[in-house]
Amino acid sequence: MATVTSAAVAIPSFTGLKAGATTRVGTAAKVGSTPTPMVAGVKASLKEVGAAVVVTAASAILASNAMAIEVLLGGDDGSLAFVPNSFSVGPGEKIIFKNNAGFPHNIVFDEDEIPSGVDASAISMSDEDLLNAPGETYSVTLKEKGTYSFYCSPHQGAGMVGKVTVN
Ligand SMILES: [Cu+2]
Repeated sequence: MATVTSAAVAIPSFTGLKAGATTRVGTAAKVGSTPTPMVAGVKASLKEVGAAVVVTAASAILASNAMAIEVLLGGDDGSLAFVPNSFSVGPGEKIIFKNNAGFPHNIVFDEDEIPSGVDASAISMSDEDLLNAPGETYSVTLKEKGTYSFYCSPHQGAGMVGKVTVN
């Protein structure tokens, strides 16, 4: 019984999410394998499994905002990189940069390598502004189509650069 319900929850989530987020959704589906809807599942597990609540809540947010892509700051292997470092989004699609390893990081768009007319400072963090805490995020949406280059100012010299195409 629980297996059937779990699958029913997972299928709509998978169709609405990008590859980067599917691992997390899969985990949450297993944790929350309860015959009741998601909200009830969260309540039921509040006392017993604190960690599971966090995972379930995060996946609920991602599932409700399918038009988003998450980019990790720092690789799991400790590399100073954006993961992925090259990707595409639709106009207005949310890009969520998330601190993963090797921080502090930041995200600065190169004013010479973005579509003309776009204000780099309006979409960038300032050079002095850094993401210091694990899991801290910076989100941005890009409306103009074209290619945008960005970098992390502390680690630009180490190759922490990336490119996003809005199409
Ligand atoms: Cu960095």
